[in-house]
Amino acid sequence: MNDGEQRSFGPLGRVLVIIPTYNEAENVVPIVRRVRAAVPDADVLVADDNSPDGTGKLADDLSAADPSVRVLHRKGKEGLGAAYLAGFRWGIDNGYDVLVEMDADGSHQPEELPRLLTALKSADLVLGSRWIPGGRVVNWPKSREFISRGGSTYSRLMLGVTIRDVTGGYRAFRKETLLGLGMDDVASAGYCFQVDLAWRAVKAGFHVVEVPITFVERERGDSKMSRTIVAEALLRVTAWGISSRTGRISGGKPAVAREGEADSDAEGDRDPDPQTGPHVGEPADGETGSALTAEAGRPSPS
Ligand SMILES: Nc1nc2c(ncn2[C@@H]2O[C@H](COP(=O)(O)OP(=O)(O)OP(=O)(O)O)[C@@H](O)[C@H]2O)c(=O)[nH]1
Ligand SMILES: [Mg+2]
Repeated sequence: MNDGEQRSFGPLGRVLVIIPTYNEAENVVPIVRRVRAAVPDADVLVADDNSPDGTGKLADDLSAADPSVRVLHRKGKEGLGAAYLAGFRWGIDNGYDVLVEMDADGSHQPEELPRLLTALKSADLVLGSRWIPGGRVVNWPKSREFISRGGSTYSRLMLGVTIRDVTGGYRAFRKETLLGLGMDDVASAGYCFQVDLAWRAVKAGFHVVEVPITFVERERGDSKMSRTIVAEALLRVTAWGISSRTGRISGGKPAVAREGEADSDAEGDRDPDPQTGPHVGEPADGETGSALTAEAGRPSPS
């Protein structure tokens, strides 16, 4: 049975695009403008960690000129995960129904956001995906692609999820999904923040969809990726994998289906038994979605 098809999802409501920034002075103005142009009904929250290069001030200037742009000034650099969690809480407290994650450096193209939001009409969480048919990366060295693909594959194997792009950070959540996946005890800071949230959503039984995106390597500003971030991801994912295996009682693994790829799995994942396992189905939305459902009991959205 296709969980996503049988459910009715509520209207999307108010959308907030959260853009975490640390030293993105060259990027913050163009990215906010692009979001406002691509999705005029959505508001933007820049979550800045007191960037020494003045990104926060530039965001304030944008906000002064456009009431749809808000700025969350944080005390200092605490990592991407903490900035997003603060942004999610701010958004939920301020009446938003959909919370979008987007990098500031142009890697996540705002012009693709309408497709993600269309897919969210029949999902609890939409993941922009580089590693499904139709998804790609532009201007990445092979070494970087190797690390990213390797990270996703390792996470999938360790955690038993079939999401293709587990580390990606271009996502749209319904508020109920964030409230239901246990945000309060998320401690991950770097890449594994994204793995953590996706895995929690799958385990909680939410209907997750991967939508192909074109990821563009940053052209301006410095990367914040570090060995520490990669090491944190590796250690945490390994620990989660071991504890979930030792603690797992029964059942097939959470399943994913992707746009244009209902049942096949090029990298060799076993799809679950259609009779007993979660269903890998056609996109509930004919144009954009690809469905992922999970084995656990699904919380009903309010
Ligand atoms: N608020 C906040 N934002 C951060 C922090 N670390 C990274 N970011 C932002 O998170 C987004 C992703 O960081 P990037 O440096 O682009 O990481 P990445 O995409 O893995 O690395 P590149 O591909 O090299 O760009 C960007 O918008 C950063 O400015 C942080 O500690 N605090
Ligand atoms: Mg980047």
